[in-house]
Parts: sequence; structure tokens; C-alpha cells
Amino acid sequence: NPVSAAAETIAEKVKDLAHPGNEIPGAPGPVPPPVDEPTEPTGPLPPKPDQRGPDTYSPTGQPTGADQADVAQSGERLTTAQGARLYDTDHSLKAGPRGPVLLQDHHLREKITHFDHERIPERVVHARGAAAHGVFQGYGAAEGICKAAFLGKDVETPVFVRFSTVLGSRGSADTVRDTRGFATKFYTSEGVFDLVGNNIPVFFIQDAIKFPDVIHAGKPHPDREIPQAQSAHDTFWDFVTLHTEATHHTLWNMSDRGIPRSYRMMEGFGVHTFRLVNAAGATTLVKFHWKPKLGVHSQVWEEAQITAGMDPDFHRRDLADAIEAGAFPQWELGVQTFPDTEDQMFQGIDLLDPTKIVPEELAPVQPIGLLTLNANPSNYFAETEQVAFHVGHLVPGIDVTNDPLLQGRLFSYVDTQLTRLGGPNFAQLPINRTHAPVNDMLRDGMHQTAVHRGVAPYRPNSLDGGCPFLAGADTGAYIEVPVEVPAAHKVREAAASFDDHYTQPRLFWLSMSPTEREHIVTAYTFELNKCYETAIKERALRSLANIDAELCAQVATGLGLPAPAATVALADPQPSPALSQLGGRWPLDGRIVGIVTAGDQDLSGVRSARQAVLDAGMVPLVIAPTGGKLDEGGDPVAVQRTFATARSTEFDAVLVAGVPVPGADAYGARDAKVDDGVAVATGIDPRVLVLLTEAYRHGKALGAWADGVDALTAAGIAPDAPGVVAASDADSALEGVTGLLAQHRAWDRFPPAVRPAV
Ligand code: HDE
Repeated sequence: NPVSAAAETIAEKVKDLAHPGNEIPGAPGPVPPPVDEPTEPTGPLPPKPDQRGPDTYSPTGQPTGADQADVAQSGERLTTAQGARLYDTDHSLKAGPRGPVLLQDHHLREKITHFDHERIPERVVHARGAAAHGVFQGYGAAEGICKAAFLGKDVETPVFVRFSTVLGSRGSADTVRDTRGFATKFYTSEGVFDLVGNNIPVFFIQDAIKFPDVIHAGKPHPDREIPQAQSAHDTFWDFVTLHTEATHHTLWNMSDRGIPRSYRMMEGFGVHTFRLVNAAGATTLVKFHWKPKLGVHSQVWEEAQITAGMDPDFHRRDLADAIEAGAFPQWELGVQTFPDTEDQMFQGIDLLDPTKIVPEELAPVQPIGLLTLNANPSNYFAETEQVAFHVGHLVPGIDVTNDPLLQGRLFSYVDTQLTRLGGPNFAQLPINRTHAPVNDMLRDGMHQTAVHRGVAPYRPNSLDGGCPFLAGADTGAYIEVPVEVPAAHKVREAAASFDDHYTQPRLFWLSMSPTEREHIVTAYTFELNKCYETAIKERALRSLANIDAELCAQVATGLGLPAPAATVALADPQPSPALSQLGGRWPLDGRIVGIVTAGDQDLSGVRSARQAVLDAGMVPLVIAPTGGKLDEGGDPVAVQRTFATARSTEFDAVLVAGVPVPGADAYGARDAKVDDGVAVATGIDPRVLVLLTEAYRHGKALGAWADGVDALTAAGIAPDAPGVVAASDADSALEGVTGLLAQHRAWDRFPPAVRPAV
């Protein structure tokens, strides 16, 4: 009978089961003896396809591999999300050409519904960013202090780096005064390591619990939601003057560091002190630094403001253009090392206080590897937007310290990403996938894309062969350093060494060149004059008095307020020359040189200047009255900018081609209807005059040859003024300009040329 036949089959199966607890009540046959819980592999394990990392599947469910591009879309024909081919995507299904649209149009509803949900919440901070792929190559220099495999000699690790501003929303301008994020994801063989740093080595606050406060203060005012991406408003200054620990970071923001020329020309800092562990288990405290090969350079404030209007995507464009042109930006990763002492102090500086630096003269930055960014993202949303960094993504050999700011960050990143990326499975997004095998027991949840097999996502288990097993130190496990936790009472307090808020701001101020000090005075004066509340300006002046009397006096003059006296005894720190951006000569890769020409005159000079700029690894942009091509004898020169689309801020240096001026056919050709004294008098297009005077004011190298020198003179720029090269031909003009550009600016034009009327 079929029932007893089925019972026999069941009995057979039960005999094969080697595990207790699976007996079928009432089933005949002997119950096999229980086995011990396995604790380690007893032989070669069966392959477990279910435990392959989520990175082995593409979002479309296709297995991925080194030879297979991870594309979310393939094939020639347009389809629905379900793969049905479409013959029309431009017309809704209607009852007749003039009739109502039919609800049954699945393609219409799918297309619009998906579009309706295209936006995800932007990052609460660092919303505006730009990113690139690259490679990190270890020098091996850190092997003695850190066992992380990716720091080994010549080990190459893929990376993804995202730069960002902090305060602005996703559509805000790039060149605002702000801190910049510098976050690097290393896809190492031992798992992902994220170094989530900034371009400023200190932070506004010493304890993560104040982070919502400082960000609420910096973001636009809640009533009118203005100003966007700015710190020049009352709530920001209210916070940073009430929290004197913010003085140091604020001073860096008011310096040239707050307005970088390019992401390629910024330093990066891990800010906190980290703990490295070597193969023998010995520990060293370190601070991470990124040093750009192109040097650290900034815009000047007026230039940054104009750029924000003329080209709000300036930094994003600059990064992408440089990489596309093959001018791959590079940084060296370096560490300052400190003994892991019980008090975690170094020469009187508390290493756990994120408002303090350790001057490089006291602890030199030692290079340990090279970062090269060599590929642009293919899709902004999939990569730059969906990437999720986390200070807690560490690999064996790198551990955190008790810095209270860092400890709070360890909580915050996953928490915010749960909302931003819509659930707990964002590690499976292509840009976030580790390149190491994944064997986790995390299951299900929103947007699960891995198809996990097996029945036992728990351990210990005896059903999936006991897998996966735990690793030990010798098999690459991440082992936390068992640092002693000093016996203490629970308190809401900071260490007394966190109380000094002025010595290091003074150190920074004293380390600046006169030009950089001038820029700092201008920045404070501008920002505080944008505040409405006198009480806030007065409080800011009291804070500045505790940094330096001269700084305070100059800003006070600009605000029209009396300069108060210091309320603390001013310290006498040794200046740190490494903090100044001036001095040195730097590579010119990817620098932009504008070549102004009135049209078809001296095209051979324009051609030769253009070629020389290219040969120097820079980018020439020809600026002419109209677009198209300039022709003369069959070798046309393409025009990249017209007088209407060019603005000085785009160029690092400007060359003026030889043309006769004044003359109706030259720069003045489009000028006839401009009834402006200067323009008409000189016969020069007023837009060219603006371009030259601005470039001069912003300290940019200027070169002209032959009659082009007259254009400079017409703009009020003397041929022998600092940073100006008046030459007889294009080649010598460019040679002089190249020499000036290596110092970034014609520094001797500052001050007093741009000294504001404070
Ligand atoms: Fe962040 N920070 N942060 N931060 N941070 C975020 O994480 C946070 C801090 C930094 O390009 C958020 O995914 C807290 C210091 C960068 O995707 C959030 C505190 C430093 C980025 C968050 C800090 C940083 C972020 C927002 C105080 C320099 C952009 C979106 C304790 C060392 C990364 C997100 C990217 C992003 C929290 C302070 C760098 C909310 C609570 C100090 C470069 O989790």
C-alpha cells in the first residue's frame, strides 16, 4: 500500500541523517547516534556556492568575473525591467490618438514610477562630491609597524576616492569656503579599509555628541533655508564663538585651505590618531597624511566667488578632465608616528584631541605608499553617490584609539547609510563590495541581491558542514588590541588637556606668510560682516584677540568695532613652516593656460604657444571673439572659449597673442556699441579687459607678445609689473609664464595690491 511504501522511504532517509533532532515521530527504523559539534574542517570542504561573496553577482543576477564587465544594462533593444522588448517608448497607450491614456499601459507606469523614485536622500553632510577610481601602491616602508597586507612593498590595491564639500547640498557650488572631505576606500585582499579624512587636520569639536550642533549651526537657517553652502552667517559664527574649541578649525577654514584650487592640489588628513599593529603585536600611534604631488594650492577669495557663479562644477570638472587627459593626480600616503605610551601624549600634545595637530617639524611625515587616480566613474549615482565609507572599516594591523570624536563616528556612518541607501544590504552595491571573499551570516533585508543557499546561517551548526569557521590571528583574523582601559568612574567630561583652545591657532597664525595672513584677515572680515548680530561679531573679536593682537585689530577695523584685549596669556609656540602653502616649485600637470587672440592675427604665434603649452603637460584654451575655427593658410586653430564664455577664473595663466591695438578689427571688433569710457578709449573688448584685470588681481601669471603687450597696458597692467612677461614672441612669453606658474601665483603682487579696504 502506498502509505506504508512512503513510510519505508522516510525511514531510509532518516537512516542517512547524521544529526539528532530530525527524527520523524512515529517513523520506523533506528535513530542514528548523535555526532559532536564540529569545530574545524575535518577534510576538504564541499564547495559552498551559497557562501560566495555578493560581489560574484551583478545587479542583474549575472555572475561577474575579471573578464566580465559589470554592466547593469546590456543588449541592443530597449526592454521593460522584466525584459520584454518595446516597440515604442515615446507615446502612452491611448484610446485613439486624441483619447484618454489607458491605465493598463504597464510601460508608462513602470517608466514614471521608477523615475518618481530616482532620488535618494542626500548625505546629511558632504552631500556635494566628486570621485575617481585608482590604485594604491605600498612602499613596504610601514611593514615594521603595521601588518596590513596592502602596505607591503609593491602591493597594488584598487581604490575609490570621493572628495566633497561639507555644508552645501548636492547641487551647491564647488568653490565655496568650506572644509573638503577626502575619503578613500581601499579594496584590500583582507577586506575594505576606509580612510575617511578631510583636507584640514583638525576638527571643530572634541566630542561626537556635539556634531549635530555644529552642523545645525553651519547649515542654512531653518526659517528661510539660506545661505546655501556658506559659513558666512550668524548661526555658524554663533556656534564657533561659543565653542572656543572650534577656534583652530575655523582659522584653517578662513585661511587659503578653505578654498582649494583643485581637489588634485589638496592635502588629506585622517585627523584622529590611529593605532597600528605589526606582525609581532607591537603597537604604534600614527596620524595619516595625504601629500599631493602637485603641491597644496588655493584660489583667492574673489576668484572662488566668481567661479561659484561661472562654473559651479569647477572642481568636479577639473578632476574628471585631468584624469581623462591622462594627467593622473597622485598623493603619497604618509604617517607621523608616536610611541604608544600610556598617556597618549606627544611632546605635550594630546594625541586623542582632534583639535590638535603635531607639527611636522616635531614628527616628520614618513611616506608609506602612492595613490594614483586613473579612471573616472562610469555612473555618478551608482558609484559616487552610493559609495558608503565608514571609519570602522578596518583591516588587520589598523585599530582605532579612544578619541571621543572618532568613537562617535564609529557609530554614525552605518546608521546614516541605513536611511540613505534604504536598508542594511548596501555592502552588496557594486561600488561598496569588498574584493575579499565574503562569508558572513547576514541575511535577508531590503534589497538583498545575493542568493544565499544552505540552511544554517548561524554558528555553530552541524547542517552546513559547520561552515563557516572562525579564523585565528594566524589565519588573518582582525584582532582588537587588548589596550588597558584605565579604571575610572562614569563621567560626562573631557580630559583637562583638551582645555587649551588657543595655543595651536596661534601656532597656525604665526606659521603663515604675510600674504596668507592678509587672506585670513580678509576672510574673517568678509564673513563677520555678513553676520547681523553685533554680539556675535564682538565675541568673534574676543576669540581672535586670544590668537593674535594684529589679526584681531585688522578684523576689528574692517568690522568698525573696537579691538578687545586678550583674555588668556598668549602662548609662544614655535612656528611650523610646513603649514604655509607658499614657497617651492611644483609640477604643472593639467594647469589651464588661456590664449587670448582677437581673431586671425598672428595665428602662427597662437599655434606655437598652444603646442608649447601641450608639450609642458598643460591644457591650452584658445579664447577668441567668436567660436569655430581660426583659419589662416589651411592649418586651422580651434577656438575653445569666446569672449562671452571665458572668465579669468578658469585659467591658471593667460597669454595675449600679438595683435595691433587699438584698431577696430582687433579686440575692439565687438566693442563698438559698448559706450563705456575705458573700452571705447582703448578699442579693447571690455570682456578682455575684465579677463586681464581679474587675472592680474588674482595673482596669475600673464604673458603677452608683440602688440599683445598693448592689451595689457590698456588694462592698466604695466609690462614690468610682478608676474607679467612681455616678450617678443609666443615661445618666450610662454617660457616666462611657465616659470611663474610653478610657484602657483605671482606672490609678489600680494599684498598690498589686493589688500582690501578693511
Ligand atoms: Fe563625517 N560623516 N562625521 N567626518 N565624514 C559623514 O556619513 C560624522 C568627521 C567625513 O564621501 C556621514 O555616509 C560624525 C570628521 C567625510 O561619502 C555621517 C562626526 C571627519 C564624509 C558622518 C564626523 C569626517 C563624512 C554623512 C563627528 C574627517 C563623506 C554621510 C564625530 C576626519 C564621505 C555618510 C563620503 C560623512 C558623521 C566628523 C569626514 C553623518 C558623527 C572628523 C569625508 O555619518
